[in-house]
Amino acid sequence: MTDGDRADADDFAVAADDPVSAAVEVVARSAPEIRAGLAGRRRKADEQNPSGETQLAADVWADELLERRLAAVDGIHQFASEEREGVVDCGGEGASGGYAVTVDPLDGSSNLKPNNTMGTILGVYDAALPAKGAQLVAAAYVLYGPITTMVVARDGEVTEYVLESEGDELAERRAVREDVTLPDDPVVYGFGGRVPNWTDRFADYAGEIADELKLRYGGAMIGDVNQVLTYGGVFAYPELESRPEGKLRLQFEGYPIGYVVETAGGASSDGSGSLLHVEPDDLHQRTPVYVGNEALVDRLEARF
Ligand code: P6P
Repeated sequence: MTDGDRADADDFAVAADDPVSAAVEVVARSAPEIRAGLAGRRRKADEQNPSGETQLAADVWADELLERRLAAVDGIHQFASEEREGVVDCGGEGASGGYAVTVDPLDGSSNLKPNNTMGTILGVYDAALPAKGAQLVAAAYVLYGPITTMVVARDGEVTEYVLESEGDELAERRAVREDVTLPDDPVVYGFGGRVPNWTDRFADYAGEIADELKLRYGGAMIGDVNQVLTYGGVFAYPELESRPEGKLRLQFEGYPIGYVVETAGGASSDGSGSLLHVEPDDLHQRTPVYVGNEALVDRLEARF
């Protein structure tokens, strides 16, 4: 870490009662800066992430920014990111006495080129990584849409905030919806992958759902999941014929989003049961992801 990086981490030290609140606050306060920094970082970086996907300069920059600041929080002992291979030891006696955080710094960064929605995903675990979804103590996501919002799931409740900024600095994190729950009557669905690559059993399910709900798929999970959280429905990046494990990463996307949706009264699944109970064998393992209204997820599982 350069002196400049250290100064940034020190300047950024957030006042918070506990490491979990501090981690959420770090992401909230970094969001306006990440949003402001996107325009000049649309070019491809020279690297690929551990999942073999080409990185953008924005991916690398947001990852380094969040690692510096989250690793500096007292009580956070491990950091891991979808954009980097291994777990970063942040000091302390290992995650046994502290928390581990995971980020997807820019979920849906391929949407930067067409100027579509993107997000930042945070998971906070009270266990060493790779940790199980059931060991999450908080999960959150920032949605870079027409406005910047943040959804935080913690202590059995989901809260939505608007992040007001002045320039690239957070001016206010204002709660606009408290105790957020999925509406009982679902309205939207969004399914990833190419239709010819869907398995027959998923294609049959998708056909049923398409007859009942409205298609809302934008190519960034956070934007699509936020539609489900707002209107009710189901989001899936399913098993594929060519890739039975699907595309999304369990540790960085499946667990946190499953935690948010389940905390909001919905359900999550890998096709057989809650995402939070899928075993994390590898930090970057992929999983099929199905999240939304419980009845819709139950219907999916009944077919699998
Ligand atoms: P596709 C973004 O790259 C991402 O990881 C998720 O945010 C999103 O749901 C999915 O991949 C989009 O994948 O195949 O539709 O481009």
